[in-house]
Amino acid sequence: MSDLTTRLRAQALAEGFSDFGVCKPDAVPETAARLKTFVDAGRHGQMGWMAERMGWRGSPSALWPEAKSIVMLAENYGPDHDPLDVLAHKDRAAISVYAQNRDYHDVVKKRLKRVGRWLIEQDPKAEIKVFVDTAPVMEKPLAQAAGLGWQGKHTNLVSREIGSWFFLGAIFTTVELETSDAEVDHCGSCRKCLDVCPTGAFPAPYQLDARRCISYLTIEHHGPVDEELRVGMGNRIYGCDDCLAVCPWNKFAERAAEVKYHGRPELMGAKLADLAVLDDAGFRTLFSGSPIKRIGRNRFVRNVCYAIGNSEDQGLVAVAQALVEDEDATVADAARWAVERLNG
Ligand code: B12
Ligand code: SF4
Ligand code: SF4
Repeated sequence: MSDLTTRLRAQALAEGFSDFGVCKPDAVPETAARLKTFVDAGRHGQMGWMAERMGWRGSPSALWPEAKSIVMLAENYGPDHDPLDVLAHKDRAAISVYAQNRDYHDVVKKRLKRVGRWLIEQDPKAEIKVFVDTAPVMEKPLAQAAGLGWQGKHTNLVSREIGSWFFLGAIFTTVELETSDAEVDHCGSCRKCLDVCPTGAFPAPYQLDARRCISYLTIEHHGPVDEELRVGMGNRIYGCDDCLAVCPWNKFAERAAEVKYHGRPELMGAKLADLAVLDDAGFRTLFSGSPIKRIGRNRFVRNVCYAIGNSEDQGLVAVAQALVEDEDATVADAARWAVERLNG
């Protein structure tokens, strides 16, 4: 590794990142065609932004022609408990691990900027752009090319060293850095993630139909959810961890060192009855600084109503009944569905 790349790696790890790798912007030319297949099949559902700026998304060189290297970084958010345990407690809410405390976009971006500033200090002519999640960049194939892990059959990145509870961040730079070796697939004959999916969201290994994924349905999807899928959602009210949690490589995962990802006690197994009564102000207060804030009270309470409908808990009929006249038509529909389902 070149001296600068070695020192940059050390700096990134000292900042708290769990892994570091470098690839060229055009390292994965096949992603553009794969993205097109995904979008042409409509698998992005209502995420219209995925169909926009596809040229940039499929080709980092088109997004920023001056970039010479892409630094990919892994940020561990590993839990200290089995996130699937809460699924057995049907009167309680399952919130995915990544959303149990602070919004990772803010935390990772600050860390990326600090590493980027260090690089500029070494080379004042260097230019950088930092990305985490929201830019038209396909982070997973780039991370695989940079050696951080491989895209497992559930499509997320898995690492032999740290499992799969990690976020990705990227630093694009005009500096020529030494590239890492790409990682190769270690899924073998395993298919645990494909088999566990409650809504059958994998049409084939390495392919996801987001329209059936509970993460998409609870976070991205506006309006009512298909009734067949509501049942599969169980008590998952924000995101879903099932396909990650069953992955055998997570035996190497460790709890996040960053306390901003440690689950807030009031969100771990919160009672559906307490969440259903949140009004706008109560929702915003409870989820200040959390990624959950983004979906707003109505979509959140819609999800809680679906979970109540799946709870088999007669004690929650009155909670849903109180929402059947809600001002939001989707919440009212979800509440009526919950009452009907609980009443058999
Ligand atoms: C859109 C999106 C979603 C959508 C769609 C997910 C998806 N798989 O596409 C939804 C809302 C469902 C979602 C859910 C989740 N997401 Co998300 N999401 C994204 C986002 C913004 C873009 C992903 C994308 O480009 N999808 C388009 C498809 C076409 O690309 P792809 O997933 O890479 O698909 C590849 C495969 O299909 C492959 N392929 C196709 N055919 C074949 C055949 C073979 C043989 C092979 C090898 C490959 C292959 O080629 C495609 C291109 O590489 C990224 C951030 C980013 N900017 O990259 C985060 C991101 C992927 N999400 C992330 C997370 C954490 C999640 C959740 C775990 C959150 C949760 N707990 O609920 C779930 C996981 C669900 C899952 N199984 O994927 C992390 C993943 C980190 C990691 N370790 O990989 C990311 C990287 C955000 C971040 N910065 O950390 N997400
Ligand atoms: S996140 Fe949940 S619903 Fe989505 S693919 Fe994984 S197991 Fe299926
Ligand atoms: S659960 Fe098995 S198939 Fe799925 S990503 Fe992990 S190793 Fe690969």
